[in-house]
Amino acid sequence: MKRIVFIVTICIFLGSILMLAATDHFVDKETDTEIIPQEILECDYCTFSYWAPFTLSYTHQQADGNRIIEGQIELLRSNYVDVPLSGEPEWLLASSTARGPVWAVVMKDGSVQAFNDKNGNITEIDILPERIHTESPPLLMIKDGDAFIVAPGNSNESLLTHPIVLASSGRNLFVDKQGDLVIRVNDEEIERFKLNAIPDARLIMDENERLLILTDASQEYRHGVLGDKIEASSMTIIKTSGQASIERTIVVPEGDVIEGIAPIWADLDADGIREIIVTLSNKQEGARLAVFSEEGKILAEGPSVGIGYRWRHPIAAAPFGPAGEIEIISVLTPHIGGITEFYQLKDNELKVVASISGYTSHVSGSRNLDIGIAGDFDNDGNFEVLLPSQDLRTLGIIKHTNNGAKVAGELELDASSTTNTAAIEMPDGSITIAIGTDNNKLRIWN
Ligand SMILES: [Ca+2]
Ligand SMILES: [Ca+2]
Ligand SMILES: [Ca+2]
Repeated sequence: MKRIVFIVTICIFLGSILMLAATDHFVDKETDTEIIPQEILECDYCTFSYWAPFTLSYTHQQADGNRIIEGQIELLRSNYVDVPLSGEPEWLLASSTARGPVWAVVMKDGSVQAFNDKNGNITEIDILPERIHTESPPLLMIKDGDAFIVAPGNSNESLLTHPIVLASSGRNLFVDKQGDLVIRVNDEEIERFKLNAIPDARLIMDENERLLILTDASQEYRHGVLGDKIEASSMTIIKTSGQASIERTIVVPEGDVIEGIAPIWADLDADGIREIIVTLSNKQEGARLAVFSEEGKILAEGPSVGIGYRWRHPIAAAPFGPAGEIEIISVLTPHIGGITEFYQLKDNELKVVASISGYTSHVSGSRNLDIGIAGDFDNDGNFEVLLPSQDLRTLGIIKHTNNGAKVAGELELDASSTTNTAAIEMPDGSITIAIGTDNNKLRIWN
């Protein structure tokens, strides 16, 4: 008798676990179908046709992860316009089109608005889908003159990053919920790589449509300031043309993780070959910048913070130096009094050659790593970086001069910024640039 009661108890217990698991699974699924808008599930605009060329715009500006904009603007003397929005903006994207700049704004509630700026006359235009999942970052596609947001949700994609589409082949690439990199053309899956990618990995790309992605997700370094406690312990280069294949997996040193969502893939020594810039972090020494070759060799490392759980945020690589030297800009401890650092790669050393405090590049816990942007913002031919003050109410133009790092000027926002910065180069070489603010406005300078 006792034995039967015991078995029944065990059965009820196991049954409850199964039911709980099933309920969990069901809730998860139902929540997903509820919050992913039908337009994304149908995804008409995902269908590729060679007859409809398209452009993509990223919250991180360049496809290679480098947050730079070419062109010039004298920001301190520029006019601005405030565009009222339907809600509080979270993400901002910009594209230069035949009918003038198109701005796409994704609000905190996932709703989307788009605007066309025709010679200063700003009008709202149609964009699809009208809503995306609230946790997803967006990608702007302009196809046949129409604006679309490419967002995850129609085929088991991770909702914490966005797919990309290759211009040469229409191949659609995304990270799925298991961390696989999946390649599809229209409805057909043509390749799948089990990379254990981090769930919010942004897919960055070079001019040959090779991909670089943060992989081998690890929970070894539980700092958690970038939206989760999962960081990468390797990065993978994928060749996507022809038969797609893994070109190289670069594993970081034991004990380190890559604390970020994507590298910056830029040519630091002007030899025509890209280098890979990431933040390496560990419990003992905290964060340091590291430059890898595409072969996977560490070419140089910057100084470590010296204690664990302190971050460095690389923003951009560009000619920031007073004599046009290529430098990396990174913000040290952006959450607790940011210090903007300029680095030069010299003889296998990554040296901080100038720094200045008072500006930040990231809000703790956010997956928006694209607040900072680099460009020629004072029309002198050299690059500066635009970064917000700690309270996000002012933007500072920070430059590396012969006398060290200086603030070349500040722009008051009359509100706190809530989005990434977006910018485009106009056909005449001028820059137009914008940021969204917590008074439900988009401020555009040109
Ligand atoms: Ca992470
Ligand atoms: Ca190089
Ligand atoms: Ca300049």
